[in-house]
Amino acid sequence: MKKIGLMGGTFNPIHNINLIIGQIACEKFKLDQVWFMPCKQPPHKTEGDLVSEEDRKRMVQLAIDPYKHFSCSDFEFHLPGKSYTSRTLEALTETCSDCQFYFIMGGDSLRDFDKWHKPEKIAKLCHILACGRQGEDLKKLCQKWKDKYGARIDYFTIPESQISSSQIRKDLGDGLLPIGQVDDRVLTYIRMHGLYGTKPLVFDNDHATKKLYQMLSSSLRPKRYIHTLGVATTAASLAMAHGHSVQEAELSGLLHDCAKYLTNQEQINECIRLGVDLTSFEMENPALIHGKLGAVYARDRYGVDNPAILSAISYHTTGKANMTRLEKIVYIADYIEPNRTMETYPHSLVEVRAASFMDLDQAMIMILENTFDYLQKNNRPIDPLSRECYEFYKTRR
Ligand code: DGI
Ligand code: FE
Ligand code: FE
Repeated sequence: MKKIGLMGGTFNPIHNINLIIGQIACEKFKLDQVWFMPCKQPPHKTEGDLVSEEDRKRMVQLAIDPYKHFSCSDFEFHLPGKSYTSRTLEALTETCSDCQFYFIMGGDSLRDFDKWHKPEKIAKLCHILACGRQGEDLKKLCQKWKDKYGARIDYFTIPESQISSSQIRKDLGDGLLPIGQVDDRVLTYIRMHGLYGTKPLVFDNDHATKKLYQMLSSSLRPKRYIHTLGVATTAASLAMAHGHSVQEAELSGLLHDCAKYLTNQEQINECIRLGVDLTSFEMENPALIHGKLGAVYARDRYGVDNPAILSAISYHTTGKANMTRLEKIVYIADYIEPNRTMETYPHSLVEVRAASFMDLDQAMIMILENTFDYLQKNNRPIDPLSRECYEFYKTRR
């Protein structure tokens, strides 16, 4: 039997204490996994500041991404009728017969356990893990529900903290940033989407731009989407530094990976369907295809007809000899954007970033050297275009 911790809640938005509770429960009770399960939008109640199911789910996905024992489940979204914990547990135990569920709840909820819908059923279907603040005495309460419902209950304590979703929402609305309370990626998501009364980060979003963000946000996986936003702002910054059109760079950055929601095989199929020629090298190394296909999608789905932008998207993975300034900007932004982390390579990310704002050609050389090093370590061949690109800039020095 797998031991699954369940963290329910509105996650409006998910914050660091939610993560800490999940982590402590996971370690203390040796859980195999913790599922974060955002609850459904109440059908009739229009709570002013409860954001959509989609937004709450995406924020959870972003926040838990670094934790290998955590996953996000939208199970409750798909259950018919009202979401009562008893019903959810019933459906869950039917679906996952090899799982033993540990329902994690706060001390306050434990106090009110009597008032929950069918507490006797909850007690039967899961273990309860109650978390309380230090000094909070949950022992008696646990005994009470053990006696009354035969519940299996354990409790654990969490560090003292003032963090709450409602305070976070209020701060955001007041223009304050809850740094250290919410994961950075979640905060970026909130600000890019203007949730909780925040002002959108980069642009005064007109209708077309909003639509573009929406399309990207709903097609790309959360991590890829955040990377995309990072590339867009970095490309915009590089454009400023090097006297290029900021709008052009930003749009190229936004769309550079727009085909990357597809698997490699799906990308190949799409190229065949759309008559996009692939070289044999690309067929063997399909990680290289998404630039070409991305350019086609940018044109056909996002209505971009500027050939300079389409070309920058097309060559953002390999580079090539004699690139335009915009092509270099997108290639470099892809590599240095703020969400990137890097292991040890000939040139550190700090060095490459510094070079990028001084000298685009120098940055190209450094990135190519790092990429070649990476490919060699992973036993993968270098693309002929990348090689030509390197020769070109290296001999021009
Ligand atoms: O799409 P991103 O992940 O943001 O970054 P990217 O467009 O640079 O793509 C990275 C992938 O492309 C990664 O899997 C390595 C691969 N790649 C880049 N250059 C070469 C390459 N693969 C081969 N075989 N040869 C290359 O020269
Ligand atoms: Fe890419
Ligand atoms: Fe990318």
